[in-house]
Amino acid sequence: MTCNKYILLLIVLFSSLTYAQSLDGYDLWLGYSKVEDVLLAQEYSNATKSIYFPEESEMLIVTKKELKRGLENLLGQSPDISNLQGSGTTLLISKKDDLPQTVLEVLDQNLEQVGKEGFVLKEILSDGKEMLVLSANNDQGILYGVFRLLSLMQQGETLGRLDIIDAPKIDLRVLNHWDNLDRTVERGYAGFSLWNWQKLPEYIDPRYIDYARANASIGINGTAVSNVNANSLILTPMYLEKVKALADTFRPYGIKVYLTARFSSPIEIGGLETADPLDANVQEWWRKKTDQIYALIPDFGGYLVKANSEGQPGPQNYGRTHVDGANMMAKVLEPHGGIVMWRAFVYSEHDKNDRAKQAYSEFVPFDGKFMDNVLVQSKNGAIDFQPREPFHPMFGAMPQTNLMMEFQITKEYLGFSTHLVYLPKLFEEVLDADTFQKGKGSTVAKVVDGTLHGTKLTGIAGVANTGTDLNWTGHTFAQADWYGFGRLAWNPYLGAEKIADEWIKATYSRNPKFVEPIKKMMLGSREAVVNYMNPLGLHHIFDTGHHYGPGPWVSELSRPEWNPTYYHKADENGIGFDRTSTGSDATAQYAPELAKIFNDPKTTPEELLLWFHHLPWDYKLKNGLTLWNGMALKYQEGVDQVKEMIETWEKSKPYVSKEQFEEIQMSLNIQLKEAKWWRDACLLYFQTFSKQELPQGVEKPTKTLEYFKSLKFPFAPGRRPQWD
Ligand code: GCW
Repeated sequence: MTCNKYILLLIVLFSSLTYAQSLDGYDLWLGYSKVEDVLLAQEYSNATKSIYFPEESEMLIVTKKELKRGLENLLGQSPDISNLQGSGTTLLISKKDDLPQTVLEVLDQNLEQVGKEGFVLKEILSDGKEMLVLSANNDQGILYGVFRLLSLMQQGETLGRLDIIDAPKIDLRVLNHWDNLDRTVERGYAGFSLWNWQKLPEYIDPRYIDYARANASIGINGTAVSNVNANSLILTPMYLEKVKALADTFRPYGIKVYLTARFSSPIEIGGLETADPLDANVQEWWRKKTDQIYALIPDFGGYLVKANSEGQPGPQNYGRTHVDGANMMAKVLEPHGGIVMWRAFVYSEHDKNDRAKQAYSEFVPFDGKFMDNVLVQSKNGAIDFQPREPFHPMFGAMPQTNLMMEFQITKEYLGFSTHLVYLPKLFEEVLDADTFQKGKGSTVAKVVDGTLHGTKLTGIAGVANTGTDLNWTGHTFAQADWYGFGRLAWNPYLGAEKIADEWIKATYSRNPKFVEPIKKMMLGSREAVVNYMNPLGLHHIFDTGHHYGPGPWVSELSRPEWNPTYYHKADENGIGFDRTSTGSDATAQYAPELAKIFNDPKTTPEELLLWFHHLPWDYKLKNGLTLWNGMALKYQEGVDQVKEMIETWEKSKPYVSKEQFEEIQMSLNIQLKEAKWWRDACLLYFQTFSKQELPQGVEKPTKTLEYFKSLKFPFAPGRRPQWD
């Protein structure tokens, strides 16, 4: 065989192997699988042939290490990276202060736009030759820029005429880990907590470094490592030493550590009689504690606080307000540059008002009263991370407050780590929602990134879905939720489709025969779960405690607002929650333009119909179907959508490894089984009220309602034992 034919054969062989290096999911989106496209590989090799990268900090050292690792994997050759700039430099990586004058002149204005964490990645002409320059005002910008360069190669993007001037649009981009000190994870479905408290501080698990790499690669710059149902022990010296070890590990990757602060800590670990925020001894205790933390962790981020919510202690226990509590903590953090993330997830079993109204009623009167280093952290919806909710009305009502978004990346209500549900579609829907606060275009994203009100401090949090499972999230496609959260935290206008495209190519394959159908499957998966769990605005009809599976019949819990019947209010006359002016009047918490839309079932978007209205079973939907038939067909549609996902994945077999294929195939089969379970249990139960047959096209249930009601799951993952 001639040499050329041999080379051609090799090229053909390689081009069929288009799956990522790591087949077990451990590498996440950082597998840097080899670039098979010969022309692209050549372009990348030329662009990175001679790299000038002077590094003089821990952060730049790890950045250089990442660049080396990425290029070796992507190009199969070790790059020439040096501290000396020669005439042959093809890639120059340097902070603004170290740039050669000729280069600085070209980039100067761009660098003015990118702030503390942004970067400029640009092809320029230097001495008549094309040269790629990556520059930033700080080390962190270089870190993010290197990850972006590697990502562009993973996407198979050309580097020619690169002209990227990018910076994060939100200041704080943090993960919240609901991790307990016994390493269980509340609402966690990927194994145990990553933090091995027993072996810390001396034992630094290599996973901590890979965790930091993964977060830095998507621009996450903070992590709260403990559960918001907090344990005061995390603030004791023994644990603070351990936290310090994590902080030291994360710091080179630009990630600050935050801790959850249990409001009653002055009593539980401080020996005080009270935790009253206006008590001088309590204030002194928090000041001393905070100083102690900063002595160990100079760049400690601050506190994340769940107070007077679901039984957690807080200022209201002492007749004080959220402002008293948050500002007391903010005061002691201020000298250190620390911040407070104060959660607005509050509701009370004693409050007869619609639960969906209570956080707004409790917090909006405090608008403008929180200190500048306090962020009020609100969930995206007014109930609780449902498959679909209208955006939380607080986002349209607190212009004088640093309002921070809290998304759930872990799928407490969306199928745990078994169902494939691409959450960036949900995140995008919320961020794009218009609050009408300053007229049309006042989107939630503009509230969160601060541009609508000129907010001084902005933030976005994601409740993490990570654990000790080898693939980190329990399901390879759940990695896309972590990835997508980070990319949207960096730029809330990025779009779920672009993010899916990036993730698929970085994780599985760049082959368009694989990318396109899988992207379509991911983008449709969130609507599927809404259809087979909570169609047409139904919500919170989950079984109690573990939230695994349907429980629309649950009505006997002591707290009314924990009962699914509280939410669907199904009866002979119909179904749904009347939140209009004739009902709970929750619509009044939205801008008048929206209240008008939501008050009328004819103008309410049908995907929110039963969130806002109680309607008769024969109510006519837009498609002419009655509500009963339309709802039943929506449940069937969700099941059919999962069947389509299974078919799509079946066709992906040639492009992934056997283990990659089987992992998702098995999970999708469970998802189909559980989608049918949701459909059958809910329709059988609602049918006892509608007293109508299932319409043509809806598969008949194979089990009885009694059977579904009998199902118990005492060991479902992620539960809170004390509650179930
Ligand atoms: O979503 C609910 C969960 C609780 C969680 C709580 C919260 C950490 O069921 O597990 O507690 O909300 O957000 O505080």
